[in-house]
Amino acid sequence: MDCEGCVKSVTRMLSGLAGVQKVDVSLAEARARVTYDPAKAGVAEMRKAVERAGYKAP
Ligand SMILES: [Cu+2]
Repeated sequence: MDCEGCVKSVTRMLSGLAGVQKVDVSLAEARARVTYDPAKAGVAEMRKAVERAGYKAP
């Protein structure tokens, strides 16, 4: 993840998931802070979504 375009695509992928309320992707930290409903969304799905967007999710 190295530019504003990446931030936008990761944000879009994560925002599209059910149960996700707020996504805040930090380019500097290469991290995404996600506010979500644990009953509807999980870390595993988010990781998959990030990978679908073409990025690594450690
Ligand atoms: Cu980029």
